Amino acid sequence: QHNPHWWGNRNTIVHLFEWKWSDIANECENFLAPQGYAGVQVSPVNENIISAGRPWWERYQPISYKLITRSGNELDFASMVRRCNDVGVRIYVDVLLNHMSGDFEGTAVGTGGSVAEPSKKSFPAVPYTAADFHPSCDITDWNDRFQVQQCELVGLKDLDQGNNWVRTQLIAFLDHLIQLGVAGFRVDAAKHMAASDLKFIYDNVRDLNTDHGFPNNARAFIFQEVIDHGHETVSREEYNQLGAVTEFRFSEEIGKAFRGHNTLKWLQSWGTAWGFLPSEQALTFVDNHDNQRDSGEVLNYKSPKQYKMATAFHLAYPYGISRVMSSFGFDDRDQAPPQDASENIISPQFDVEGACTNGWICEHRWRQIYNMVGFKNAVRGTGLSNWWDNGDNQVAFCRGSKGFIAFNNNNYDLNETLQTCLPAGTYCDVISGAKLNGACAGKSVTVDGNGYAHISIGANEFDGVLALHADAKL
Ligand code: QV4
Repeated sequence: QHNPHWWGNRNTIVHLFEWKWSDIANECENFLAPQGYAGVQVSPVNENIISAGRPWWERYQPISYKLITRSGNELDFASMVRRCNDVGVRIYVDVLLNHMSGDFEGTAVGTGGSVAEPSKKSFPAVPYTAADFHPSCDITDWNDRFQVQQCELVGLKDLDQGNNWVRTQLIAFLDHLIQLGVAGFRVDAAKHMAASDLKFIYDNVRDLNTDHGFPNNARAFIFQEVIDHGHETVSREEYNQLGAVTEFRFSEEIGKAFRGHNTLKWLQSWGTAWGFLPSEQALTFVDNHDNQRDSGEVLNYKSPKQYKMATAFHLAYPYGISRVMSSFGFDDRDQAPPQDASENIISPQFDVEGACTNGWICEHRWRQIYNMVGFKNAVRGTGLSNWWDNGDNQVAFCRGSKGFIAFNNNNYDLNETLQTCLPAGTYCDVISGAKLNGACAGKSVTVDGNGYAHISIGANEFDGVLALHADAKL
């Protein structure tokens, strides 16, 4: 279940974190399809507890499988999936199979009005009772398989996926989403469930819905959240045969490189030589909704120049199943998504250039990022060649005869005549601008009859990348 079922030459997923279904439907039609995005990872869809202040993470504490959250109800969800599929943009749902909510004082009322008593492991809207859960215990030793897979991750009531009733509920939930037209799932906290139980569940979920344009016998795309920094008792190798796995080492290493804590020239061997999973099994990202909130090497939107460079590298280098993060702005970890006084999530608003204004960051609408999504589409199927570096933090490479990219992360200018591998002509740099009405809005680069061109990226330029591709030729 490694096939993401992309449409046409598209090949990048965006995580529209905490967006409402109706806004995602509009985004598919107005922005994602025109810019060539392949799919959207959406926030959890099923009913969750209501936590004071409405932190984003309340959605990781489910109390039923009713499709009612602050993002919308089942009708909204179904309409979004239909509208996105109609324009060739796939929907992948973040699903919580590991657990239900954590302790809650007294009776909890969920986003869909269902009641539950989490401390008694009583979730009548499913229904689940204490017998459906593992006995309570804490995870104190992350290298103890029993604790990791049978105790409670941050106190979240741990479902027993070996139990028939639990399996039946989980399979029915996934089947319901497939029936509504989704293309696959991000499996939250996969590491906290036995791979053999997950295999049973995946194997028994129905094929994708042909009414939504999927071929006969198509299986859901599955990407599993397994954080594996290496040397872990529960490793990514237990899960990668079942579906793709989130490659956290990619996120850490790319952040380290573009923060200047590793030299860019070493990126020449990027990929499995770095200990990453095989490309078709690796779900790759610069940051995700968890690690963008941690300090450390991981980059996020708060370091825009380096973030855009790392993202450009991510999308230009032929490795991995790429996911772009689209965030809301935050000052502290628990901060709620943009909401009004009645705690309704608000819709993103856009300025004249299409950037989001009201608390949403929308990295996916940054020109340097969406134009690299276009680059990745334009070079799809080509290999990497003609790697060049200055022995330090200036690097460049070709993607077949379809694309060329150069990076400057040194504190001095890049000024070189380089092989671009492109046919002769004038190309628009898609980072500083784009091809608009037959002219380049930003830099233009002239490629000679032998494929060479003069490439310049000043150390103090707004962006440290220059990217050319076949679809941006004048
Ligand atoms: C608190 C204490 C616990 C205590 C518990 C008792 O911290 O020690 O046992 O009370 O009731 C929130 C709070 C957390 C609180 C918990 C339960 O932050 O303090 O526990 O609720 O009330 C998200 C957030 C968590 C949040 C959780 C549930 O990140 O902060 O917890 O949602 O709302 C590991 C895992 C990996 C996981 C990662 C974060 O291997 O699988 O930690 N990542 C996924 C998601 C992540 C999500 C979960 C898993 C849980 O990406 O976003 O956690 O669904 O690495």
